[in-house]
Amino acid sequence: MTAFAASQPVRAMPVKVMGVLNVTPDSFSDGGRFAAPEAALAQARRLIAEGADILDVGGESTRPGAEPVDAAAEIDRVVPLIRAIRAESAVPISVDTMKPAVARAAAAAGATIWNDVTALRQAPDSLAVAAELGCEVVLMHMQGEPGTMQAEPRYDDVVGEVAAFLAARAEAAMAAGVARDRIWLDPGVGFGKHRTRHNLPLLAGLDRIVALGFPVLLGVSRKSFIGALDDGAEADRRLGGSIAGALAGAAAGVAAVRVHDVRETVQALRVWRAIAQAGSLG
Ligand code: HH2
Repeated sequence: MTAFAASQPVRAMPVKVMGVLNVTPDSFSDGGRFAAPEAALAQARRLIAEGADILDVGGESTRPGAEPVDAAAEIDRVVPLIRAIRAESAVPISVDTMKPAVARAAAAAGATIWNDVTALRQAPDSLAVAAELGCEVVLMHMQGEPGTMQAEPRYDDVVGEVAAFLAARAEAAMAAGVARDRIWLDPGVGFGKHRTRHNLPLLAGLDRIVALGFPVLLGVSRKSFIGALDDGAEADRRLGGSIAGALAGAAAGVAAVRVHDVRETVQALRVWRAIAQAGSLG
């Protein structure tokens, strides 16, 4: 299969860009940069101006070794920002949290998407709260727990196992009352996966996740597998690799990419799509 084949118009659907807005002191690539409220709002405005279709606001890092945050502190980080963005923009806002109480507070402040890296498994009432809120949900695959997930990830068939997990979580969400058209799936690049041995086959097999029939969100931006493929390049030197990953996702039919560098990704996707469309015409 040619990943960037221009002769596949079905693969050239517009891909939404979700801009990452971490209001944390310790996120892996931008920790501390937007912890102050004015800096966070300025970054939100910038991401919107650069073409973000969705803003993903997070108040707790999921990196291995990150400090756990209690719900009240996480709410204090994300809710004022969500309110401030909502006061001046209609951009859809997602909240990146594992906690139902945070999702609930964020929804009351104007967030319409709950992005949960545990696929609504963290708390006993996660599924019920998602159904009650009526929000969209992102169900992400992760092997293990954030603190230890990178210790010794193991798979016999990484694509098959991730797809089966996501299909099961979508079923669980629907059984709990989440509407089918509210569900997104995310393969969870970097979450309990060996940098290259697992993440690369997963990216190569994304079409099997897309084939499950739900919109797929893909987060590769600045992740460590890029550094592993480029002499250990640090997180702030991974833009090229991040864009390569986004385009691989676009070619496989993902619906959205979660990125730190919005402007550059929007440009790359526009060019990729224009080429794909020209190919299908000619
Ligand atoms: N990646 C991160 C956080 N949340 N959510 C989804 N759905 N998919 C992802 O791939 C994903 C995610 C990690 O990136 P970042 O937010 O930059 O770092 P941290 O978790 O350290 O805040």
